[in-house]
Amino acid sequence: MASNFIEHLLGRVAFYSFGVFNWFLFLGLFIKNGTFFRRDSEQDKLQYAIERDRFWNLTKEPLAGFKHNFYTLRNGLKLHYISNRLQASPGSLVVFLHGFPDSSMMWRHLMQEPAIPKEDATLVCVDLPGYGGSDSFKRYDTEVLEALTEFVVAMRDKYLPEDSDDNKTFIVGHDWGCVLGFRLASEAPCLADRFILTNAPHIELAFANKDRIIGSATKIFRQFKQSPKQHFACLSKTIKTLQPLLVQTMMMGYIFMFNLPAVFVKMMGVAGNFSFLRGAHWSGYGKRSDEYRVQECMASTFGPSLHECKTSAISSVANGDAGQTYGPSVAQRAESPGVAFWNMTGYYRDGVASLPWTKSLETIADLYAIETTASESSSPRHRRSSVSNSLFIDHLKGQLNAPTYVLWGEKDLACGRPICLDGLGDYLAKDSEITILPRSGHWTPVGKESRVALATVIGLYARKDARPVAKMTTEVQKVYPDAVCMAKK
Ligand SMILES: *[C@@H]1O[C@H](CO)[C@@H](O)[C@H](O)[C@H]1NC(C)=O
Ligand SMILES: *[C@@H]1O[C@H](CO)[C@@H](O)[C@H](O)[C@H]1NC(C)=O
Ligand SMILES: *[C@@H]1O[C@H](CO)[C@@H](O)[C@H](O)[C@H]1NC(C)=O
Ligand SMILES: *[C@H]1O[C@H](CO)[C@@H](O)[C@H](O)[C@H]1NC(C)=O
Repeated sequence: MASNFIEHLLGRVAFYSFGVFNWFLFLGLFIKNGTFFRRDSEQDKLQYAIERDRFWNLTKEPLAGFKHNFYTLRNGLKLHYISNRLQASPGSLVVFLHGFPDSSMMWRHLMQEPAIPKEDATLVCVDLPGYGGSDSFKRYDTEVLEALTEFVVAMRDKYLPEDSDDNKTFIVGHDWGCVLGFRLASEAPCLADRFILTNAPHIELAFANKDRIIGSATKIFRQFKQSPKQHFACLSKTIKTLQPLLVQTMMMGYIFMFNLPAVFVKMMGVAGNFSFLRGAHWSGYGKRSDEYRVQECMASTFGPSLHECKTSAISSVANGDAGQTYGPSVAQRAESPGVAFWNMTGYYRDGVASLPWTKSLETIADLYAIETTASESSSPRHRRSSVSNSLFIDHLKGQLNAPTYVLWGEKDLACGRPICLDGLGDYLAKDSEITILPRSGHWTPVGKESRVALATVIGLYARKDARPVAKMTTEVQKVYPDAVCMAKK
């Protein structure tokens, strides 16, 4: 009992110490490279205001061909999204889920790629709860999964034509959007006909990889402990086994930092005039990019300012929800960047990635309705997916139960391959594939080369004349020659 308590206490102390270590590490880094003391000129401030108006003024088109929209959840909170369509139209539906520290505007570069099927499909980029123009949640636990499920169901109802069960739904996720996408593909697979996910861990896999590494390291270390002299080599072997885990822990040091008390986290969010966020964005573009615009990135991260909170949407007149404005919690975040940062980082603290998801009755009913329409449908494609759903038995915790395509930038500095990717093939459902992009990093939808690959994939799946693709990696190689197929089922 007492030893348990001490173990727990030591664990906590180590956890927070590592968080504090990282906090100072980041501050030191910003001071060393000079960003900490950089001040914005009047010109910079003006540019920031211009970008925020461009992205978030509800009377404007944030991207060419896209309009602002809102969906009010059953809990009364509003999600903000942008879409190229106002009502049901023939063609597929593609829902885009962004990550940290972004918003729907993160997809702006991808949406301009010629391969994106803007004319053929309905594209919906939503702000995750607590980000961009969507309302704040009290906690970022499985409520987020509930909200996203409700949202996707509503988008299917709104945009897919009623009489065509031939039109498919796709969910595209990056970073947190990818983590959430893996959970939905595992626990609410009927939501989409296919998930297209990029650069973030499947949490169950990451935990399994961690446990496997700790397990083998412990075994080797035991040998060493039994007879240290004879088995001295085992000590270095233990460390070598643990190495990928240690490297991953260092890479994810910022997550420990986000678990410190609010004052530390809020301060990290704003310190040195947002050095942390500026650094994160800058790394998405790469050294030689001519596309990096700091004010544009910050406008994407922080969402509407108080000015844009006063505007109202005129786009959705046809649907009777004209005059919609951002929710009051969005204005609260606009008043305080620290509060905004605390909300965004809530995903790292409140357990949406790992807490067991007990679905509400409404969610169960929603998912059941999709399944039954699918199985009554005459379309062979739908019949197949619903039959396979009921045949799936979770052999593996976190098994993916919907076709999933994973596109992975291998030079990811936040998610290393040994913990976050290796072994993912075992979790895939039928008709799934993983493609590796060896020269790209974490920001697949932003990087110039990787986003062409991602757009190509989305186009091939979602455009009007889409046909089954035998091997997606072969298609990706046409635009990214050294792409590699890691697994295919
Ligand atoms: C969507 O449904 C329409 C019929 O309403 C059909 O003409 C079209 O080909 C379908 N599109 C896709 C991508 O399946
Ligand atoms: C929003 O944009 C409109 C033009 O479309 C402009 O007249 C208005 O001043 C802007 N609103 C704010 C609050 O900036
Ligand atoms: C999120 O932001 C709201 C304001 O929009 C604030 O009241 C709340 O404390 C924040 N909550 C979390 C969990 O970050
Ligand atoms: C810090 O950056 C923001 C956004 O880029 C800018 O609006 C603000 O004026 C800057 N603050 C200072 C003190 O330079």
